Order: sequence, then structure tokens, then C-alpha cells
Amino acid sequence: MTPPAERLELWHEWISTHSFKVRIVLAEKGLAWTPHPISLFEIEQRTPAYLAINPAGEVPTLVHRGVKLYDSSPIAEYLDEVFPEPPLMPRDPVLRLQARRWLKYHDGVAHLAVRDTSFQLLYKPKFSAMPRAELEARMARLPDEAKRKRFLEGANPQIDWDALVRSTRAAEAVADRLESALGTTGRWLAGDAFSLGDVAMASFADRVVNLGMEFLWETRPAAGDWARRLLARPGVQAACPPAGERLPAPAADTIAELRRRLG
Ligand SMILES: N[C@@H](CCC(=O)N[C@@H](CS)C(=O)NCC(=O)O)C(=O)O
Repeated sequence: MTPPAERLELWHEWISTHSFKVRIVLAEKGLAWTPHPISLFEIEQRTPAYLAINPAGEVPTLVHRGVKLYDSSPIAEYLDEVFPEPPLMPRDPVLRLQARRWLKYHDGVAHLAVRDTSFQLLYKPKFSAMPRAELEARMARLPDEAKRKRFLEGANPQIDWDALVRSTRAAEAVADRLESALGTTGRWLAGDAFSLGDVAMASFADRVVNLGMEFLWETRPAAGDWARRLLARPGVQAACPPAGERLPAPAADTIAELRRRLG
């Protein structure tokens, strides 16, 4: 039996893109972990019990050897250092740099494109189905005013088409970057071996499917091929949200209308 300090305890949300990254690393390395699900819809990230674990009120948090570890990209690198097999960082320093750049790009850019498209197409139907008073009571627990305001817009079930087109254009730019990189980096994003660079961008590939936006790959065949190979990996599959945790995909006519507006 694993001694308690050696156990990997993960506070996570199934549909959180940052949590997904850590779950993939755990699965690719065949590591067992103890799940502590945090519902972001219930704003459980702001309960006193969770703030005692992660004062920033974000998921994921990994606890290992009595240490609380924060921020998904540094956590992914930590796991790769402490559990080196199979390695998820290339040996070549230039390829290592590339893998780190994808981690940074995900957290700073790709994640935002996914967040904003998801808000319009996946979260709004869920938020707007909630009684307004309940939504307000939940959002009041968020200290960040901009975030609170953004989520309260979810009370309106109508898609904000300008916002959706803008965020889909941002997703197109991410897809362009994947396409041009895959023409030069090799089979994966940082060389010929699967690495943390691919782990970083896996949530983008996964969310494209959930959003019904596979049309992004139509003119970007290398990126589409990469996304399909990535999502077929057993480690990535094991890390994916179970069906019951996913938000329903948008209707086909919503995607058709989006494509019409994208031109
Ligand atoms: N820097 C953190 C960011 C994590 C993050 O933004 N998590 C989101 C879910 S994907 C979250 O917990 N949001 C809740 C909130 O901000 O209230 C990381 O890389 O892990």
C-alpha cells in the first residue's frame, strides 16, 4: 500500500482545462491518485475548507509528500521530475524549450480562446437554466468583480454572437499556430515524442470536439491529425471528463450559424 505521504491527492474539476493537464500527466505515467472533486458551478473553490488548501481559490491543487503544489504547468513539470518514467520532456534543450513554450502559450493564450467560446456555447445554457437569485448568490462568493460580472451575463440565454465570433477567431489563431508548428516540429509539438507540449494543448483539442468546432481542422490537416492522435491516447482518454460531467454540445444549427458569421 502507498504510504500516506506518497499518495497523490488531486483537487480538481472534471471540465477544468488546467485540471485536465495534470490528470493527463498522472495517467500517462500510470500514477494512482486520490480525487477530490471541486464543483466550480457550485463555487466550491471559494469555501473556507478549499481556500485553506489553495488560497487562490483555483483548481487544480496537488498534494504530495505533505506539500501543496499549485499551477498546472509547474505541477506537470514537477510530476515529470519526480516520476521520470516515461519521460514527458524531450532531452534536447531546444525541444524542451518548445515544450515549455506550449505550456506558457496554453496558460496565456489558448486557454482564453477556449474559455470564451465555452462560455457562450456550453456554460450559458447551464447558467441561464438556474434561478436568477441562485446564480447571483453563487456569484457573490467570487471576490473578483470582472469574473462575477462575466458569469452573471450567463443569466441571459442568448448567444452574444459578436463575442462568440471574436473568441472563435482567437481559436482559429490557436489552430493556425498548431498547424504551422506541426509542419516543422515533428510528429508531436516538441519533436517526435509525445511531451508536455502536447499535454499543454490537449484541452484545446478536447474542447474543439465538445464545442462542435471540428470544422477548425478542415483547412488545417496536420493539426487535425495531431488532435485525433492525441485524443486517442489511452492516457488522454483516461484523463477526459466522464460523459456525465461534460456539458452538452451546442446544436448543429448554432454551429452552422457561427460558420455563416465567420464567413
Ligand atoms: N494558474 C492556474 C490557473 C488555474 C485556473 O484558472 N483554474 C480555473 C479552472 S480551469 C479555476 O479554478 N477557476 C475558478 C476561479 O477562478 O474562481 C493553473 O495553471 O493551474
